[in-house]
Amino acid sequence: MTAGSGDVTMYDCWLGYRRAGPEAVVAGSGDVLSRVAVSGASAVLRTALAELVRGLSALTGRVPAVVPEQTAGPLVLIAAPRSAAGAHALTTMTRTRGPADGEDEVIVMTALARPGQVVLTSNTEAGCLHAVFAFLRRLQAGQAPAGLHVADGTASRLRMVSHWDNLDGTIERGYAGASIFFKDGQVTQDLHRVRDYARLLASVGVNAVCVNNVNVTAEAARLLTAAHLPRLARLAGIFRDHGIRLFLSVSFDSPMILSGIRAADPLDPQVRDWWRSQAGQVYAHIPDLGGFQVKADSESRPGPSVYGRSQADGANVIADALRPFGGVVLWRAFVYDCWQDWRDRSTDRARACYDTFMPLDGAFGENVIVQAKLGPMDFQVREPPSPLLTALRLTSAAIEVQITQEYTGQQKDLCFLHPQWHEVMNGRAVVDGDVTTLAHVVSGHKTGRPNGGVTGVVNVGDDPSWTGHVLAQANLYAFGRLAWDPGIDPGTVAAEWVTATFGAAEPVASTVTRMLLDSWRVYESYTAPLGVGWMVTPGTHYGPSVDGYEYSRWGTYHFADREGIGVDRTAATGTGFTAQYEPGQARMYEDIGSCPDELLLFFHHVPYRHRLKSGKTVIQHIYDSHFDGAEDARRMLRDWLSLAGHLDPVRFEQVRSRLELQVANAKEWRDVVNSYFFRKSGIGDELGRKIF
Ligand code: GCV
Repeated sequence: MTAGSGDVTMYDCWLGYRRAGPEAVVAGSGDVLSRVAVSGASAVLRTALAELVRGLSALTGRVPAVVPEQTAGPLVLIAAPRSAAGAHALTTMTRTRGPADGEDEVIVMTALARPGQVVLTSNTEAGCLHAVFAFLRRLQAGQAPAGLHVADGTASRLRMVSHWDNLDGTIERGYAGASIFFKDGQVTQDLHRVRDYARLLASVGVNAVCVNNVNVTAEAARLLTAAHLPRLARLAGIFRDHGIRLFLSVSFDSPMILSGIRAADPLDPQVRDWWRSQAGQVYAHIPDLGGFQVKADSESRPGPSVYGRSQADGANVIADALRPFGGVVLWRAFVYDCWQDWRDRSTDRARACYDTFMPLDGAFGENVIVQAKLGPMDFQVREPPSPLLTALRLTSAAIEVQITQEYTGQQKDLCFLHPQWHEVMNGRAVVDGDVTTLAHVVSGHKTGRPNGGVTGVVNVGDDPSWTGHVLAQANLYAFGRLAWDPGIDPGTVAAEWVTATFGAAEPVASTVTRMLLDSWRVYESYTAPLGVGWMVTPGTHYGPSVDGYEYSRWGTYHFADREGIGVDRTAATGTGFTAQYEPGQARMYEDIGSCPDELLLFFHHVPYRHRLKSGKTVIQHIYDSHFDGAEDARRMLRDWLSLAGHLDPVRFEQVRSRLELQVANAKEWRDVVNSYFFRKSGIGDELGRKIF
């Protein structure tokens, strides 16, 4: 049996609602799935009802009747937050579940609040839509509606995807076609695709979308003007109907680009007035705009440092302008010197984010969210957590991950990133002596700054599969599930995605789930070793170039010589980066004996014969992992080929051709990296394998 067919299946992603559970579950649910109702009349609730009808029709094969909310007897009721049924279900369920710590949104699905009926509700209207998707997900996985009794909350107030889309339709670091929002300098009129995208995002609980690149050109700065706002307002309307708020990236130089003002000094009253008045114009078109995202003083973008002002001064002038409208500023913490001299070993790019922002903790306005990348460098396949994210106490923070696979295979190579995000977000943090997780600190509830959240640079374009590689859809799905619940297990999410996308039938379900869960480790094993990063082709960032960034201005070095490799970031003898962590973590990374193998070269410069905890020498680990990684890539291709006949040909072929590219890429990495280190060190492979 095949699991659907053609481009439609690729386009539907995980929302094709192919029936997966035993027929008996749906058949045995009595009449409850044959009638639906909604209490409340807002646009989001209408979206929720339409989705419920669509999902139930597909899953049961019968279109449910829409009946009035007071109807007695079996039905599924979407209950608005303040409706009697909604309030009753919410209080009963959250009481039985126990006190929740700082939850922002709670969704409830219960068959107990109204016997014979299923109530789907939430404390927010968007949450009612999220509850519908969660309900359909459970049905699809085979859960009987009669037993439903679930309350599920999120602590992340912001769950945002960020597009690096340009007005000409190109996408910076995009690997799945052109922008779905912009073409030829204009905002798109193809609202059909935008609507389908909003649905995908809402289905995994995403509640914010920033539509344009953080590298804002002069042309894109004009998005804040009447030239573009009416069309942007139409996009905002579609997202609004799905419980999602629109954000825009803005240039710090906007006052200069869009008016006659000659400087963008944040303390200049003229500049302050300009931001206020411009914000007023934007909000006149989009009254619920989420706010602005800003990349300033970063990679040659303009910023407050030009005027001798701090990052807080820069963020606050924009935040002040947005405050009357309820908007926030996402101020990116990706600030570092990208004009470094590679000869200078005292400057460490990894330190920059903390060194710049930590002294300003407390100086940012209430509606500023400092957004830091997951690691201190830049979305490498392996990095330690950003120390800033666990250190900030008085500033709202967001963790930024990269769903688009810039450094992790560019949607040619399979790399399911949830395990990486999960590991970092569930890493240790300490607040007032209490041990907790990084995600909990970032959510802000531990520190009384609950504006925090999770953002992800998204991997979507106008490709028929949205992501260029069907299996890369799993990264978008996982992002939403993780932003909602940072603790959720990657294995659970992978299995959920596979079931929703391909069905639960074997051998597809277990084979694809295993491929996803192995893929991050495999990608890591044939690329840069032991956390050192950056051995990629300069510019494109795909494929190997061991010294590509070694003698450059970007601050991204491995320092390999004939004796050894790695960056000494210890406090004792190196750059002192380890001291940015709380004492427990600082000690762990500082001590070569306790530093985890997979991050050894991020923190230490060691001889090639240094023995890892695994018992291998560093050089032997390099050889073994690269031989194994290339072999694992071939194995994944074989696993996929074994599914021939069990999948529709379109998706089967698309993934097959991508896996073939991956096999070639892994081989190239293996041979380039192994040859480089053999030549550098002069040490042979213990197993005598072919090295060039
Ligand atoms: C949008 C990396 C990428 C850039 C990106 C930058 C950022 O350096 O290579 O393309 O620019 O990160 O996050 O701002």
